[in-house]
Order: sequence, then structure tokens, then C-alpha cells
Amino acid sequence: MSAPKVLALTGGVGGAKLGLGLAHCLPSENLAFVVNTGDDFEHLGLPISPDLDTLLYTLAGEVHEDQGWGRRDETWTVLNTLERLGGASWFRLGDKDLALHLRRRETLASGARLTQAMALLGDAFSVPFPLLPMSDDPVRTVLTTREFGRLPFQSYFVRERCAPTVQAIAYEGAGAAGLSPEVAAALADPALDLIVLCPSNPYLSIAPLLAIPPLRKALERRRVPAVAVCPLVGGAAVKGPTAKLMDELHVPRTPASIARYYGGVIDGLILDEQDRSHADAVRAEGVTPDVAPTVMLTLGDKITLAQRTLAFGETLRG
Ligand code: FO1
Repeated sequence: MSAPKVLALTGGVGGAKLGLGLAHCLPSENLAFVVNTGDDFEHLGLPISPDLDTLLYTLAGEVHEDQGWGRRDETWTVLNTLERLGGASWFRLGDKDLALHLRRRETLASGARLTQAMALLGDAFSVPFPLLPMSDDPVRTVLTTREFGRLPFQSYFVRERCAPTVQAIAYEGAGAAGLSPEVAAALADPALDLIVLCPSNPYLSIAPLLAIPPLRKALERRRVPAVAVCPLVGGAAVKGPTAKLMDELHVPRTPASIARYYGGVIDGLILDEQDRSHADAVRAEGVTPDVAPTVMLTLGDKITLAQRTLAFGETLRG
């Protein structure tokens, strides 16, 4: 049987882990990524795209394994010097990472779109898979919090360490954002077999994609199965604020809530083995459940989950 052609929607560290697993299972022409840019912002005069870079560094084998973001073997001369000069150091950009940001800024300043800038960086890191920003138009995730009122994403996530209580989330600019030619082509590809929603934070990493009207519409009108991997294990998130956010948004921390949230854009949801007892509740949401080990600690775990995801997609294709 030939390898399926897969489009993976992703953002954040959990998404990149499954992305790496998929990259080990599929040839380069059979896998493309559409990546959240709601976390993007400008800092120190540089355009920052954390989820694109996390995926780039992960697929290139350059990611800092413990953090899940940034580069391994990083050095911090510029940031430490900047701090001594009274500059902002709360958002940690290492020396090597800064070089990438300078290159991206230079490329964008020459008139390139973000998609083209990422293609150039992907080539530079020998990553053969397209890493497509969800849009070339700016979309910014903004949280309304009890303590601070309106907080841009990175101020909430990094500066305040996700501590503020979230009352609402907005994806500013999403309503007016268009599809790049590259994302439009990937969604309309007649050879496509499967769409995968990676185990990213649904509210922070996947929702910005779904808030872009033509992207949501294309997913709703899909002609191939779409499978999500549940980011919860036993009612907790493997990493990050998913469970805390669900509490604050008064959503039960269950796989059925994730199935409901993704209603209309997925056909199947992979639950962790610990959550086997939730399968019927997921089915009641009109989504087919499957059960697999979803905690990805080793490369082997990532590849195994990717294989299970592809096999589940194959089952749903019938
Ligand atoms: N995350 C942190 O927790 N602290 C940081 O200082 C930080 C810096 C940073 C720099 C570049 C980059 O690409 C990512 C960075 N991240 C940092 C991660 C990032 O904020 C989050 O992983 C995502 O935005 C959430 O998906």
C-alpha cells in the first residue's frame, strides 16, 4: 500500500511532537503542515513566529528537547547583554535563534510573504516538508483576563506564565484573514488522503486556524477524513494550560468536550488508553473514537502515535 498524503494542522510543542512522528512515517511529498500564527508578535523589532519555529527546529533535529521550543546548544550572550543594558529579557531569544529572526526579518523586508520566508528557512535547515503559516495576514490571539484585562498571547503565556484567569479569547484579524495560495492548494489537493489535528491546545493553537473563515469552510467541506489526537490524558494536559483554560471557560475536562469543540471539522478522535471509558461519550458527539498511547516521551512514542493516527485515518477512509 502506498503512503497516504497528509495535511497536519498544528501549533505548539505537543503538535510538533506528533509532527516529528509523522515526518518519520511519510515521504516529504506526502506531508505538509498548516501552522498556527496566532502566537506571533513583534518583539525587539523582530517578527516572531514561535509555533512555526518550534516545528522547524523539531523537524530539523535542532530543538531544545527539555523546553520543547528554541534551539539546543543555544548561547545567550545577546540576551544577557541586553538585560544588563535594561532591555526586555522576559521573552528568551538565544543567539542562534536571533540569527534566524534577523534572517526572517530581512526576507520579509525584501517583500516576501511569511510563507516564502518560512520556505527559505525550511530549505536552510534541510526540512523537506512545507511549513505553511495558516495565513500570510496577521492574526493575533488576545486573552481577556480577570487580573490584567486584555493580554496579547505571549504576555499571557510567557511573561505571566499562564497564571491569569482567562475569561475570553479572541483571534484578532482572523475574520479578515485570507488563505495563502499554498494553504489553499494544500486543502484542495485532489491527492490528499487525511487531515490530522495534532494534540495541540485546542483553544490557543488550533482555534486560530478555525477562526479563519475560508480555512474553517474548507475543513467543513473536506472530502477526506479528519482525525484529531486528544490533548488531554486523564483530564490533564500533557504540557501547557489546556486543562486550566477549560476550567476557566467552564468546559468539562473530557475528550467529549474536545470532540464537541471540533464538531464539524473532525471525523475521528484518538483518546489516550487511560481515557478508554470516554469512548462512548465521544461517539455520542458524532465523532468516531479510537484508543492509543498518546503520551510522547521518546521518538519511538511519536512514531508509534503517528502510525496509529495514519492507520485510524485509513479505517475511516473505508
Ligand atoms: N516560551 C517560554 O516559556 N519562555 C520563553 O522565553 C520563550 C521564548 C521563545 C522564543 C522563541 C520561540 O520560538 C518560542 C519561545 N517560547 C518561549 C515558546 C513560545 O512562547 C510558546 O511555545 C508558544 O508560543 C506556545 O505554543
